[in-house]
Amino acid sequence: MISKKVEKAINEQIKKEEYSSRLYLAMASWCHRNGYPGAAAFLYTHADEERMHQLKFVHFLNDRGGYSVLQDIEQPPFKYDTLHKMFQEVLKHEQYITASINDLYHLCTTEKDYTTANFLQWFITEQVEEENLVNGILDQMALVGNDKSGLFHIDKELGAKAAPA
Ligand code: OFO
Repeated sequence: MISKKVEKAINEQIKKEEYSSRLYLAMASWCHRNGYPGAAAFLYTHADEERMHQLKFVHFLNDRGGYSVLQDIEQPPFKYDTLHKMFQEVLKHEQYITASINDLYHLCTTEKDYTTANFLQWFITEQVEEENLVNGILDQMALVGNDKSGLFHIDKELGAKAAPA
């Protein structure tokens, strides 16, 4: 059985994962309409991955005798100046999620909930991968700056990185 404190914190995390999915879906939509089909494909699949993260938490909490309760979700931003600025927001968001997972892990250890702490290991590893991936994309964007052909190639590469739907 899961403690009320951990249950509440997981429900907060479920909300954050749901928001992540909506944020990346909104970004994908912006890319789709602004000439970046590769980035759009990448972010559409990323939105699906976040939904999968949300589901992982929902199932885990219910399986452990807690209750996953969905909450209100605010509207994500839908206007961006440049693709580069948009990906800077992706990094900021992933760093926020990493901090949130770390806080959750800390709570589990103070509550002596080692089962949930163990479950969170997957997310801790996942966050390292996600931050790395976005940092790599930002490095490439910094290299090409406003060069249109450079951006065209980055967009193509992002499309290739998008997992098949
Ligand atoms: Fe992007 O990893 Fe979940 O939120």
